[in-house]
Amino acid sequence: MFLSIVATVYSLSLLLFPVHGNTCSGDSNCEDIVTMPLLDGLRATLKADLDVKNMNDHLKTYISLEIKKGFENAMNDVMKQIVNKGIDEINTTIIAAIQENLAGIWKGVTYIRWGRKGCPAGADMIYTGQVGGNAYSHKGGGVNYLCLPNDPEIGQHQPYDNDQVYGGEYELGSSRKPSGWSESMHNKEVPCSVCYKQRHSAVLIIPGRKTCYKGWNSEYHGYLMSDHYGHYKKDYACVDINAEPLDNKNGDENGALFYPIRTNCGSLRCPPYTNEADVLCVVCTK
Ligand SMILES: [Ca+2]
Ligand SMILES: [Ca+2]
Repeated sequence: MFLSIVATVYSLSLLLFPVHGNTCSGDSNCEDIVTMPLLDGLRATLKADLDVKNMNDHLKTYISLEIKKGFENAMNDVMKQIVNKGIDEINTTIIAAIQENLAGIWKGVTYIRWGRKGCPAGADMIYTGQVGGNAYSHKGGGVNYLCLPNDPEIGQHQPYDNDQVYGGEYELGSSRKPSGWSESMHNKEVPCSVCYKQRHSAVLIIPGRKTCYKGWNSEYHGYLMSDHYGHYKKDYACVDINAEPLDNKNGDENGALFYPIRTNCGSLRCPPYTNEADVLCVVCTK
């Protein structure tokens, strides 16, 4: 405050009143002393000898401080702009990364695991249920196996005939079962599960292999099965190597049947295949 008043008085004085001359006395440096005209309330001119060097020092300090303050303020503004711009750019990058990640999370594939009541580790189970399909003795209609949920929503009863959804049943015998399977599953019903694999974009079922190719993840492997060739056509299904029954009931109701199948060389090249062998399969995701 003091410096400001001094500087203001000094500046105004220099502007309003010319310096008439220096008065030097004693040890004072004549260049540092100026005679300043002053005004009193009676408008009478007074004169005073002022030590200009001292005032100059004050002014220099004041100006330096003002310049420093101005520079600091300007720099602060520039730095704020740079920092804000940097933060905006970082935010944009983070948001883009999050969105990309979320997009990856939302991506996924589904597949059916035939013969099991649960999904492999790493896959989410959408639902589990019972295999259904058309009866082995029906000439026409649907040929694919169905994975029917255990908690169905029931349609209206109808009078017409065209029954095409039966239960799926293992058709095994002592000499007709996949290697390692128990004959005790004969005539028992087939369970299934619908599985969801997050962060994957493709599912591939490979017949004739039990391992996936490089870069693919094995969900499960097992035996390729279908209905008997003497029956009407049915789809192929990759049934889990560790297939289980739906429950302990083993009544011979038939319906959509599951027989083990085997190879037949000729048009099928052997090698690499072998005649009359189980057909392996694997379900892969990527
Ligand atoms: Ca049965
Ligand atoms: Ca049967």
